[in-house]
Amino acid sequence: MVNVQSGAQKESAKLDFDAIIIGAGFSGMYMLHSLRDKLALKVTVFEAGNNVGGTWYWNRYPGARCDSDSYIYCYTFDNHLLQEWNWSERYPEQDEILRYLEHCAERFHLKRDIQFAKRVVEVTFDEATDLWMVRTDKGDAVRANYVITAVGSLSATNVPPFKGLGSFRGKSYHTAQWPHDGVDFTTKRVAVIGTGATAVQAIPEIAQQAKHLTVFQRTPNFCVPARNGRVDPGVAKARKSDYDGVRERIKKSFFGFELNFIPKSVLDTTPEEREQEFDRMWDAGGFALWLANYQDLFFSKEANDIIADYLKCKIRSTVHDPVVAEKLIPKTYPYGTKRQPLDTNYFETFNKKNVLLVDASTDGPIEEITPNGIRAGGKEYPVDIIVIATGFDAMTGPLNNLGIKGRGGRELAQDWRDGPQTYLGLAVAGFPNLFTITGPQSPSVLSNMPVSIEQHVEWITDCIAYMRRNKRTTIEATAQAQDAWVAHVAEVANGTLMTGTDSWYMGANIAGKPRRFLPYLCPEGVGGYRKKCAEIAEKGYEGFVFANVA
Ligand code: N01
Repeated sequence: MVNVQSGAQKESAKLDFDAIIIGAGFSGMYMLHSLRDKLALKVTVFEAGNNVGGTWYWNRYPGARCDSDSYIYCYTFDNHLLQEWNWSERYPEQDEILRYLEHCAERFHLKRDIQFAKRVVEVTFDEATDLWMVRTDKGDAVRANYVITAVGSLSATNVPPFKGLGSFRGKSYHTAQWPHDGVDFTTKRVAVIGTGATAVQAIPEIAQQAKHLTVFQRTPNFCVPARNGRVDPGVAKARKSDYDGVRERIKKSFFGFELNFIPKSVLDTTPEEREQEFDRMWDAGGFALWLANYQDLFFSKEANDIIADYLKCKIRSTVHDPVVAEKLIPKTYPYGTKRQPLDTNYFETFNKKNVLLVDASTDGPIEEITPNGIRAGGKEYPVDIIVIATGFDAMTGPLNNLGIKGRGGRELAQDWRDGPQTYLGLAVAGFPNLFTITGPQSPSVLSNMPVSIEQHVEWITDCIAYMRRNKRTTIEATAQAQDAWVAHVAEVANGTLMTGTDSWYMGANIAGKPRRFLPYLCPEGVGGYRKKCAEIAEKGYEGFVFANVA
């Protein structure tokens, strides 16, 4: 049943664009192509950076590369593009991914509709006209029917308010705001704060250049080898000839990869049998141990402990100094409940003479930044450069920062002060014609991002096409559908081990942020979530209400 309200007589106002997209990374670029070239809408994109690329424009720290296999970390909507682009490595470096996105921008003539170096500061819905007004820091004020946020899940940087940060006489850089001409570490004493996926990539690279490196660790991580390497031309050719198959498999998969759980409990295996499986996954590298392990990994602490013990042994056998090894071993949370970092010589780096680990729980936490370095546990560590690898205000941060105001002037950031409230992670009650690509409470960061991005972009495109065909002026999630979705997302998460861990998935990395599981772990995987979204559309957009042209 389609829930349609007849539209009240609306004031007319000058419409500048049919749609405004915020952000020109993977999602904004495809959204632009889709709305402009498939639906012939008048579209503009506002992008804060000076070029396309999003994450891959900003994150230029040493060692920055993708943690998904390149052959699936790309657009799959265009067969020619799939055939013509050749990835050099299993996990391409930042500059190669940026070149790919530049190539896509050229190929689909995207830049003519992207306004660079403009940060959106306010997005307001006008109930009198049913239009959105979008303002930028450069003074733009433009109206459109639809606003689509394509701001990424990990784009609002988190710089903790370290006491004395402003007093530091050396240089400091957040990894996601890295200088475009690089940083020279040679002859320098360097500190890295943080040991998440970013730092795990950066630390081995920095240690090779720097005179001395001190790593400040708050929580250790279960890292597994990436096993990066050149792409074998024969393998690349075989994949290219089977891209239809690859596309179908990743769309229907659990996490958007060609990986599937072993349909068995690890508790039903012999030590020899599981050791053999773990070794196979360890040798394969990448996310196999995390996302293609025994099916009870995320649900049973007893099962989880078995795989965690395997990884702890690996750390002990890699790190020469047993005291340092113990500091590097996670002991306070189950394996896999924080994002899996992939490493190349991460643990080996702590065997180097020029590398020192300062662990918050055994050596003392960071107390302050001083003019000369960092004080932790009562001791000052003098450094010339501080690399701040402290991550992001994940998922909600990028949306809360846009100054979005919906019906009656209600502010999204206020509505979300106790955690995000969405329907499908795609729409928000009280905010008509606003779509959030890979928003909170969608699979997003728990999947291979391009797979989830393409699914959302295509769903939004179909929805807008439907509205235009049927003369609907607005679409809006109902409060009931939203409440049910929020409860469902929480219920599924509470059935896993994920909610007990302090992670950015839970918002626990940001002081004062409400503790909520931010993405959606669909019990049927991204394939199941895709199906659910499609069924909702087929039922005339169940859980949404439309207004019709008056
Ligand atoms: O950020 P993080 P990240 N004092 O939040 C520590 C994606 N990514 O940039 O664990 C001291 O994971 C914090 O400690 P703790 C990927 O999804 C993708 O590394 O909170 N330390 C942690 O060690 C990833 O998960 C790729 O106790 C403080 C670190 O800083 C996400 O980005 C590559 C602190 C932050 O780790 C974020 O990763 C790299 C404080 N006050 C990253 N505050 C690709 O493959 C925080 N920390 C594309």
